[in-house]
Amino acid sequence: MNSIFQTRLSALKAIQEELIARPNEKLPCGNGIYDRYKFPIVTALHTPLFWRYDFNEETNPYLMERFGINATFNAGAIKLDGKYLLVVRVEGTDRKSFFAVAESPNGIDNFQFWETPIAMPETENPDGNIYDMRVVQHEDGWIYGLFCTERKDPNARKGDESSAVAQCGIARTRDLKTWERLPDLVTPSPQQRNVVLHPEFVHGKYAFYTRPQDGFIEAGSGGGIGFGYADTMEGAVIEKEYIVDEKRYHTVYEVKNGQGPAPIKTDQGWLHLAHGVRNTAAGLRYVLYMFLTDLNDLTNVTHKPGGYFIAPEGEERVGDVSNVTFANGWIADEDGKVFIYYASSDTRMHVATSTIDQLLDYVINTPADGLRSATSVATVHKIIEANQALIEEGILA
Ligand code: M1P
Repeated sequence: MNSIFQTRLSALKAIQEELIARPNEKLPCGNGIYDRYKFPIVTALHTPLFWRYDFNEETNPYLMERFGINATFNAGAIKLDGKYLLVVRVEGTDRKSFFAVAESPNGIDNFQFWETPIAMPETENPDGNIYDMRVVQHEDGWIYGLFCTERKDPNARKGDESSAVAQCGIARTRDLKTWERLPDLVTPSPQQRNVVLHPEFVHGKYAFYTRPQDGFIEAGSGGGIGFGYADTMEGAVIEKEYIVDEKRYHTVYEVKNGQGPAPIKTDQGWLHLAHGVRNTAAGLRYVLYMFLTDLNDLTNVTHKPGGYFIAPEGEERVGDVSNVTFANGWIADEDGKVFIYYASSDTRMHVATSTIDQLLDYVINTPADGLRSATSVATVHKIIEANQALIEEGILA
């Protein structure tokens, strides 16, 4: 007769194999801008059993989980050697996050974690928590990972065990396996999160998208997505931040916003994906939005559609931090296909697919936010009138 251990081992292996092998399916009739997929692409259940279970029947006769994984979300993305790689934020049941690479042959399913999580080196000031890596193949030849390093606030009053300081940690690699940690980014802002390295030199310098913030949660006087330059990555210092994309009253990014992954270069400009946050009676709501910046002046937003690009839908709306979509990774293939990797509710990863042409059409031709109800109505009227003209001309039935 099989032992509890053997029975559980067979069942656990079978369930995980089926999950990883399951083909994903494009959902029918999207919005014309992108397609969503039926299944999340990476979940806590995708993490290797080898990480979570002691497989020695003598020391673990019940085959108990010894290291629980709570969530897999907010993944950076890069394509290397033809493989779609996500640098996933893996969060243990102990609330600590770390990074681990999950690989897929096609970008939409069969994501499988590499054997071990990344052992990220620390600076002399150890990280309390690390998360949300933006992976960038820079023209200097290195792959950089910029992420949030969070540490307990040294000035927190006695008894306050929640206050923290967020800064931008920097590491570089050639293969996502061996990482060299560099000094944290220094900026004029008290705290930073959602910092992203631009993939090219700008005026001979490294260029960064920043998110200045007064406190750990509140962006406060930090006006939105910032931009700044540093001379080197080996002790990067930004002397001045310029606000490129402001938070604004009564928009989907009125409380705060943040750059998603590094922008994609197109012949019409740099395509950006970002997240915007607004407050509601049910708490903060995080959605994704897009904008385009000038090819030669990265601080000039040339086009910005009104409203959100992706918002949490259906089961995406529920999770550890509900009503959240967040993206810090996307991959543009050479044929123009774009894989948009987004997390829902700080719990799991999803993919949406589009093309550079569709995304450019979306950012360039979608009306901007007029910032008032009357301007929204005027926008709808304009569309209706144009459609009525088509009917009158006999072009539309
Ligand atoms: O919980 C939602 C998100 O909150 C933070 O993002 P932001 O700095 O813009 O508020 C981050 O902690 C992010 O990881 C998280 O998904």
